[in-house]
Amino acid sequence: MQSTTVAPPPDAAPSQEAGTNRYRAIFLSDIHLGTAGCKAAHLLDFLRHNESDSLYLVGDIIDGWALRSRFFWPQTHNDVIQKVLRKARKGTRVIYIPGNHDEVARQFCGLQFGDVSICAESQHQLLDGRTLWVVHGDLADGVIRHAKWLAHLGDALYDWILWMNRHLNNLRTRLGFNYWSLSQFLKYKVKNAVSFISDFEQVLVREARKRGYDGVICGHIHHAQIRTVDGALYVNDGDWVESLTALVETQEGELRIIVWNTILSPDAPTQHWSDEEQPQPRRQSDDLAQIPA
Ligand SMILES: [Mn+2]
Repeated sequence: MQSTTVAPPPDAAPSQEAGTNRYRAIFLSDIHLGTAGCKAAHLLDFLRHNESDSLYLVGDIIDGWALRSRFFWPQTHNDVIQKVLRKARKGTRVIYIPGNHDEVARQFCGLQFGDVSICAESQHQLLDGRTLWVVHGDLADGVIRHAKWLAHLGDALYDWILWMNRHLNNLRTRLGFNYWSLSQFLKYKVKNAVSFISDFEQVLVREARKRGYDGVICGHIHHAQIRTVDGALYVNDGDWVESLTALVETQEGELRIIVWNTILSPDAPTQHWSDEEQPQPRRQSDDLAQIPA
């Protein structure tokens, strides 16, 4: 785990509340509930151990595209939603900004569902007074010249290409094919991905500036990052499919990326819709059982 202390102090009572961090704001995006790739158990554990005044859901929370082709909805995915709704009921300000995978929800922008507000974009004021534009980021796709599909692969693409490059070329060499043509193709794709990410950052920062903000908080490309681009703040909260990252603003006003790759409370009971309901044992096998071979 990086960046922050999440484990309870050694002498703390072993309770559900032990090791709970409190932040001014938490930003989550690209959860992709409804896909086998979503690391719902990790996210649930993160939500159990981290509280905030504001919780921004920065798009691609539920993957409507995936659900349309194949319905996949294990108990842990329900648990994530119930946990978020419960936080909202208990006083966390929850803002849901739909992304391109959950664009069905965009028709509800401007409405309030229970304790959750849905809006196309939002803004967040940091403790130091700077105001950041909060948006999923897919609007940059139309502006960027490079292949749009790269947006959905993010940095997993690099690893995949490097792996493919190595193995396919070993094979080709053994079979007597030349290396050259394939290598050029792959290199072109890697170069495209790198310039895609930097274009994405610049498009969003420029747009944030144009709207009078000091920077942008977004998701979409599954690549967590806090950096200054052209003098403005570019912040990406990452994803819960590959990198398991959240963005937080601490009580002291510091932005941090948290990597939640360890489950601290594997046996914690499921949080239910009603606090009065009896907790039921969590079906731990759900995640594994439904991943297709
Ligand atoms: Mn997206």
